[in-house]
Amino acid sequence: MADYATRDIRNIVLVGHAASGKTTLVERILESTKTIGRMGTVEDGNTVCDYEPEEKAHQHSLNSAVVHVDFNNCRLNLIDTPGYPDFVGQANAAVAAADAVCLVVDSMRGIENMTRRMMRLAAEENLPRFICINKMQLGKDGLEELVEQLRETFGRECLPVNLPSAGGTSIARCFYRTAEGAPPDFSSVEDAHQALIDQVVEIDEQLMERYLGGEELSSEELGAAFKKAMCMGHLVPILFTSARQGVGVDVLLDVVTRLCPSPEEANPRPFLVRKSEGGDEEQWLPAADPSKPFVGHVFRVAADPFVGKLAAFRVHQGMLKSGDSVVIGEHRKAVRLAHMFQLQGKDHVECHKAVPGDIVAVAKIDEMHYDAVVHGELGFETIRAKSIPQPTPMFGLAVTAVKRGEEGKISQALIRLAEEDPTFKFDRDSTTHEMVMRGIGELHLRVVIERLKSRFNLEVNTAPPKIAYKETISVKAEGHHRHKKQTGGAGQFGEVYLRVEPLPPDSEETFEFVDDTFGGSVPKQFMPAIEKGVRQMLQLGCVAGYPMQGIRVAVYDGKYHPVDSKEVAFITAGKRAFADAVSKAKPRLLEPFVTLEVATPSDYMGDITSDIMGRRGRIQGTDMLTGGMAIITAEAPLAEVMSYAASLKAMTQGTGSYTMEYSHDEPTPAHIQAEVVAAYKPKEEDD
Ligand SMILES: Nc1nc2c(ncn2[C@@H]2O[C@H](COP(=O)(O)OP(=O)(O)OP(=O)(O)O)[C@@H](O)[C@H]2O)c(=O)[nH]1
Ligand SMILES: [Mg+2]
Repeated sequence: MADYATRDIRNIVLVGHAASGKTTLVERILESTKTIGRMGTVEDGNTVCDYEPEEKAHQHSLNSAVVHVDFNNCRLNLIDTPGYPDFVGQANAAVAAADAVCLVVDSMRGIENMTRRMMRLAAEENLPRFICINKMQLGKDGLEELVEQLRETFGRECLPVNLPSAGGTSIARCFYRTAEGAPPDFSSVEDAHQALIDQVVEIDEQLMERYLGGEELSSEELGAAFKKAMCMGHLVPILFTSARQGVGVDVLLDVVTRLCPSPEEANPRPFLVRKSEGGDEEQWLPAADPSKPFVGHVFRVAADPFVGKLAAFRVHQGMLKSGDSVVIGEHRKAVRLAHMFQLQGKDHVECHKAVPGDIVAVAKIDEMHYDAVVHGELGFETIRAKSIPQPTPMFGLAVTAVKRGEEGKISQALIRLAEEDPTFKFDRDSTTHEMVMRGIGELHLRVVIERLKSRFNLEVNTAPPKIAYKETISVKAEGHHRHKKQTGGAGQFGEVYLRVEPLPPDSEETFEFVDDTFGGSVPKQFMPAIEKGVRQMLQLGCVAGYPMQGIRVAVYDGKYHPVDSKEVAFITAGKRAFADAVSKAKPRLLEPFVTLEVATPSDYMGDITSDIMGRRGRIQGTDMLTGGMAIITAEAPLAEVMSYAASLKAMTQGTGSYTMEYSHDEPTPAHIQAEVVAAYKPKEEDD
């Protein structure tokens, strides 16, 4: 469909737990709309969406993939996302580009941890959503119960729009009813239809009155109410499919094209703008109006073997033509978009214009980065996206090059991989000086290592990284240092008295420096030198060489010499006086705590909870899922769960999985602090 308008677009993201059938469903939609000739399978590694070698090898989507389909006078942009918890970053990012969320549920395994997580996110992002129970044949005996569990878990607004029939091999339509077809395997078309109408008319008083007055409402009126109810979250349609058999996909396409909102009807995605220099940041909603200035939001960055860096963005307002110049994020200089593409999995089709709601991609623009706002002249001082919250990755590995001298290449390659993945971080740890990569879980980093090899032909050795502790103090104390150097030539003199005290735990600042002197005991020009000395010690640490935080330093007295006092003298005096005060302020080591989310067959819950408690962890909650699975949420010190993957595998015979993300810092127990301090070898000081 060469020419379509914003009202014809439907942007749907498919989310849900791993192996629920999202990629296969997209493949089936492409096949049933004749967008592709033959349907591929995940097993054969020839689907449109799982095109990366690692995806074929693992038979799981590892990135989000965009395809477009023209059907029923609509342009459907479908975004397939990974369901494996380690790759949640990609799924989260893709949600920002959608106007409606399709939550895919495996009929056999039911509600799993990513099912909950993505449904929670869709609701928090105020996105219309519908549930697709896939593999309906497999779970045919438990479908009625599953519908009940979905309603209990996600709300009574979840209502079937079709029902399985003929033993799960066919479906009966319940919203747009049809005469033909076998009766449903449970409930009835009448009851389901009634329940839907009762639900959707509730959003409009007049409609409700007319309906309760016995008036027959037209299918247009009901369709419009259905769409509005979805946008309000007052209706969450449930539908049944078998992506493998191609059953129920026609109803899915119906729901998407006739009942899901176009970008004009959808709930606009908020941005944060500053209208004038120094003004407050405020929320701003773009209008899906082609006459307004262009605004787009980058939700996916990928390295393409042919065109290099490919950035996909959703157009939220205005029009874009290839050759236009745009501003990217905070950059001031405009960039010209020479070529624009529409995506079809790994393939990209050149296009020359984009309207509000469109999802397009551009290549080879270095300034493009994940979450960037691309825009025309808006007249705002600044604009940024109201980002989708992403977990802070905590599963770390220290990397070293297998081949000497490849460290530089490895850093470059990992930095490029980090550009593509909002939850993959790579840096040289300023404390432990190790090259550390961090992801959400073990599989996440294993895939990164595979990509290093397959894309950059680089190999690394890995090891658990050293824990990046932090240091702080627990009580107020005073410190003093008199620095005096008379070694022939220019002397040095500076004397500092200062007080340290812990900052309030909820303080936003990690450090505060105050000049509390009076009567010129320390000339003002030397205060920055004292602060510089104190900041050097903050970086070096006073306990075991880890950066310090949560401290307020107040210089309250000192002495200077009209000749010998100079910056270097007060830097040293500041440093030593601070170290002296810290040594009396009961210094503590802080260790990072992580939130663990462990998915396990419920039989192993006992072992897992006691194991976590044995690792100084605290259980925060357990959730029983359908299919005999359970989710255990806990907090634990990172130091105790560095090699948790192997233990969990052993405890659950490989059936458990977990994710971990940063939670907070906590003082280490005294015995741990003693061990870390004992292992610490302070570096020689130069002064
Ligand atoms: N029996 C049956 N199997 C299906 C159906 N849909 C998908 N599958 C199979 O389920 C497995 C997982 O399918 P995928 O499409 O990869 O699932 P996914 O949700 O994309 O998984 P992730 O990419 O890991 O998130 C594959 O072996 C599919 O062939 C279905 O309707 N019926
Ligand atoms: Mg997939």
